[in-house]
Amino acid sequence: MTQQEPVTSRVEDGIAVIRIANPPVNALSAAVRGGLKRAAEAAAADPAVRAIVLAAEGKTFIAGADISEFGKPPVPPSLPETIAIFESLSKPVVAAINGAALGGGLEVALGCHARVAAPSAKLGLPEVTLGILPGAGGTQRLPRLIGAAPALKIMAEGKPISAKEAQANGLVDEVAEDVVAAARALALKLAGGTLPAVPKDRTNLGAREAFEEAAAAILKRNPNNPSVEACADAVRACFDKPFEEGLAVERAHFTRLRDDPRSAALRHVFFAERAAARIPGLPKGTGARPVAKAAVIGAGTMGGGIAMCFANAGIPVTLIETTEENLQRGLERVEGNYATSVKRGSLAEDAKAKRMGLIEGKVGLEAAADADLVVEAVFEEMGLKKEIFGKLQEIAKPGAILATNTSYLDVDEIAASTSRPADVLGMHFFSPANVMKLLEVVRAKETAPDALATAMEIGRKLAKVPVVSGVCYGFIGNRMLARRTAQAERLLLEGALPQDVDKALTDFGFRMGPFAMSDLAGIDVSWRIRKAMNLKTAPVADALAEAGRFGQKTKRGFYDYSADGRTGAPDPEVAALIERISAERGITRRPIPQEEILQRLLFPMINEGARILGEGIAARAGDIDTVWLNGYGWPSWTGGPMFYADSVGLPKIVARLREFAAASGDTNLEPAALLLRLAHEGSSFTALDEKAAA
Ligand code: TC6
Repeated sequence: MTQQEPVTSRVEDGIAVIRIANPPVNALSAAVRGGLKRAAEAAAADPAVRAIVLAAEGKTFIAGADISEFGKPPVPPSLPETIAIFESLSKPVVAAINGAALGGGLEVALGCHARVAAPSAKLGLPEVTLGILPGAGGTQRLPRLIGAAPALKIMAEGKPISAKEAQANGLVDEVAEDVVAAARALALKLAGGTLPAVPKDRTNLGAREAFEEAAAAILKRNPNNPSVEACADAVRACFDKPFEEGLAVERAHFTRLRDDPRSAALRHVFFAERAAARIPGLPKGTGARPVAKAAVIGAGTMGGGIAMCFANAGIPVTLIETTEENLQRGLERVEGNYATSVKRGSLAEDAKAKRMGLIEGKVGLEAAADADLVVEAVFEEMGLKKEIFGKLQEIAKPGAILATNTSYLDVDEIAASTSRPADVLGMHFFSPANVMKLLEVVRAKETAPDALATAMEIGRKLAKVPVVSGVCYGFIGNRMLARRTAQAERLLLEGALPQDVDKALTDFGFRMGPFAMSDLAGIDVSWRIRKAMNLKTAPVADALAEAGRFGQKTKRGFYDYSADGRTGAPDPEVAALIERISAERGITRRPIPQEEILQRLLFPMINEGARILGEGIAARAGDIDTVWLNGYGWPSWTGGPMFYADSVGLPKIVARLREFAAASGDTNLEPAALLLRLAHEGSSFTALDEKAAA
């Protein structure tokens, strides 16, 4: 075999060590499957081989099937076939799991006679996150190894378990630092006796009642999730059918789910999130600046949440306020948030103490002097921000990154208030900052490439999904949201009620509609901003706020929360108020079909997304999807707004936008140039991204 081959085999002391080397994550591509088959057959035929160790190069054992091959014509040997070859060998095969064994990677290990894992290894079946189920025997072998109920839990949650947990539940036989040495020793031991394959009967399944109880609870937690339903059905077959028939049940579910558009959307989500990490136009070899210490200016809800992000990632952070009183209030809020996590059982008391220990409260900007990264999170007021950045140019150490958490303001203008604009960029966190995964990293005109690379890397260290945005009002996410908000208000005036608008979005898959969300966030927040800017764009929300209906906090907003403070009921008073405003404006109300409501909410956003892309504010359509999936609760099984647009068909969106523009006289609703071009060429946002990546 040549060096380039992704699978090599070397026989030493009676053991064939078959090694996979398919960077970056040893995915089971056709070449790897072919190599494994050949290596297994050669080891079987070689009389010098008494046992086999299956090992892998790099950090990962095997990250699973090669996801990029899904949706393409299958190339033999299939993964189930490859695994069956290993399982049927009369010589023992031991998997040496050096790192993550995920999906098909774990299924390969399950087809071995025994498994040794490194202490840091993670083992899991994350297929549900891709809209499928384990399709290479995992639903039949794992339950027969560790029990049906615990196996279903691993599949349905999609979260990997640690080597220690895997040893405790019988998934791995040994945990060892040097996995190959340990696997060799175990393989030699096994070579002398009978092979301990995963039993094909019901011996280890556990009680059926326990499984059914676990399955019912899991299905209740995951309503309308076809992957989880399929997992439960396939595991149930372990009780009802012989092994081979169980495999057939699994296979049928797998092919059906793999070919479902929802799985294609989830695969897009997977790759889009990873592509977003690549910054186009960055000079090759641009490294990140080291960040050992951070500072956050402003200990409000946002600043406190951002400080928690650093502390959670083990990075010491100074939380800075103007007065001792504000600082104490901010620190107490942070402490309170951690205390809630402890109460809920998601954080240990000592971990809380450690995190609080990483947050140091200080009064005065001078406290930012030793930080490598400063995040400003004060009020959305340009004057104030400029003043702070002006002072930071002197205070912050040379090379420190100066980031603003502004949601709307011009980062170029903020950068111009310092003598070091190359260090300035936006780091736009989403509320609650310690929970939400999205981080918009705003690249200003003068931002240095390594400053940008640093913000992206820090974003990942903070367990965020960072996406680069150019400078514009509202950046990627809020700029698109503004289009939806405007339509939501207009729909009310034309004939819909809040519950009709919200239903269109919750039926589509959002957890909440815009009005329920407004009630949760507080109607007064945007009302005050509109008042300050003298905007009359939301007459219904303004009227509610003026009547003291601020949302959940006053028990009344777009809905009535008087029942329990949390559950909103449609309110006849609100309907009357909306009808009055429509009448005052001379609008004849009409019933608006749900389909129109949905299109009126989503298509203008897609249109704005196309403008954002056309202007180069976002580098890829997939970046826009990533923003909406991680920051605004866009349902992942539709792939995000731009992927969804492709699935609807761009010509249809163009035609509807033209109708909306003509009916309302709103030129903003005229289709964007890029949208028009792609629709005209019969192209798509996906094709545009693929072309740019090639
Ligand atoms: C399955 O197995 C079904 C089997 C049944 C068959 C019948 N395929 O995440 P990272 C790429 S379904 C193709 O940034 P990390 C990724 O796109 C699969 N490519 O690294 C990226 O490429 P880029 C079930 C893959 O160190 C690069 O590798 N398995 C695959 O942060 C690095 O990825 C899963 O769902 C793949 N399977 O995390 C596991 N995996 O550099 C998916 C990764 O060009 N993988 N790539 O952008 C992961 O969870 C993580 O990659 C990780 C490593 C934890 C293995």
